[in-house]
Amino acid sequence: MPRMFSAREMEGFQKDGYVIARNLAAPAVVQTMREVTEAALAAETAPLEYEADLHYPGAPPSRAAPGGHTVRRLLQAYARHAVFRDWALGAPVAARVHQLLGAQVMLSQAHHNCIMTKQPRFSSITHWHQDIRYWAFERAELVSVWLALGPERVDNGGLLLLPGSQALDFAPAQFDEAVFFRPGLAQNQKLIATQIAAELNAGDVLFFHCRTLHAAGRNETAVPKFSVVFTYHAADNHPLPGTRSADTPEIAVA
Ligand SMILES: O=C(O)CCC(=O)C(=O)O
Repeated sequence: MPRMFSAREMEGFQKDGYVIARNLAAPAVVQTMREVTEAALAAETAPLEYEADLHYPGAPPSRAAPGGHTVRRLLQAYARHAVFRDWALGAPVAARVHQLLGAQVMLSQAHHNCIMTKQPRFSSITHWHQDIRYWAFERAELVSVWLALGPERVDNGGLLLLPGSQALDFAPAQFDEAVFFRPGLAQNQKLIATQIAAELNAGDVLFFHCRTLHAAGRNETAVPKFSVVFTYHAADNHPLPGTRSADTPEIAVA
């Protein structure tokens, strides 16, 4: 695996708002992450977010309902285990986020910084959105790094992306009150028709811009899907004071 993105991959990211690096995490790293994830799920080790908390389509209606303790995210991955810290700051990721974001890069512990878990039966649909909806920074310039710990396909809730959407200007009316991209609008439908599926295997990594529209379905298979996600930004792109984005210490990426 090359140490950095090629010029072609960099162009791809600029044009499409995402780029995939295959086999970036070694099988042993993936295996350790899977074991830590399975143990945390079995023990419901906090902090975590349940599917029932979000009320996305298909989620159990409450924590008391059948499947109500289905975990959607194990939060604070960075603090959970050295295997996540080593991955988040290690050379394969660090070299690439420097290419995408510049010489001084920070890892945000406030955003993503989690293990996304998509479970059979009780997972939910995530509608089209840009991740910048969650965040408050001086500039809408952040990159998320999504590591697959197993196969990701449409049928197990793998990510769908709208290439080039990071570069488009949208009217506020194209989004609903929860800042999801309205699927019923003709102009949105035209863009949604250009969707691609980010097909990943264990160890593959999707780098995507915080303005790239994406969505995901339920896990319709019998096998849980796990992905580790961290978000980075240039050091001179500060989180806005008083917001959740500024709540947790930032980590410098060497
Ligand atoms: O896995 C999913 O359902 C989508 C996750 C996602 O897009 C997000 O958390 O921002």
